[in-house]
Amino acid sequence: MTPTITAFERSPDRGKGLARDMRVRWALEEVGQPYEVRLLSFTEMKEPAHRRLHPFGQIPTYEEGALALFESGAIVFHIAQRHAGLLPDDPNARARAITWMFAALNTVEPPINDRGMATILEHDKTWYKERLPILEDRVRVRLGELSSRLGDADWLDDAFSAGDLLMVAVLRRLNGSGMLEKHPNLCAYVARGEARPAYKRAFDDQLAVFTGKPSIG
Ligand code: GTB
Repeated sequence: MTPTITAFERSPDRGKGLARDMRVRWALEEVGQPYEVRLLSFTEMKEPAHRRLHPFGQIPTYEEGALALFESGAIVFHIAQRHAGLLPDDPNARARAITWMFAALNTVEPPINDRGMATILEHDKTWYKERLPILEDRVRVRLGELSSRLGDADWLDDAFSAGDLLMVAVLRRLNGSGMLEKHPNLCAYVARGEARPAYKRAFDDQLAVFTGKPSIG
């Protein structure tokens, strides 16, 4: 059964692949699972029909037959469990890869998200100039710790996994901030993720929503 995901009809990032449908698209491409996309306006996201799928009225969602999921991490985990390619078979290596999925979403993404939300929603507030350095310091701490752990390895735990997929997706949210550039190994890590053919297909497909040009291949 072909799953259907939801994405922004018009993403504020205009196709830079920063909205959270990108990580779901990427996971589906990695495992070779074709999928359909239902595009939603901001109004449609808040309507009862969509809230039945997503209690918080957001994207992405994932529907596959009788199964309906929300939360990008849960969706990527579901895809990784159902298909080969995103989680190792060895039970301990699998548990470590899942740990990195949680680390990406629970430890690294929150400070990055807080900084990103502040730059979008709070830049006109009187206290913004004082708050931003505080938020950026929190991001810097996490980047330093992650950079130390990654060292000169290609991926966080041996082979590429759903943990790397989510971590790269999270780190990409710092594009344009100049913060990642202080850690060449993290820049190279993100570039390695972006160089994967599955990433490129996912990126081109989400970009096509904005350019109107169908992706090739
Ligand atoms: N924890 C949930 C998950 O991981 O799925 C969070 C889902 C979420 O935040 N969805 C956002 C949404 O639907 C889109 S991804 N927002 C609309 C709303 O809440 O009303 C967040 C996002 C949006 C835009 C950019 N951008 O333009 O750069 C980046 C990230």
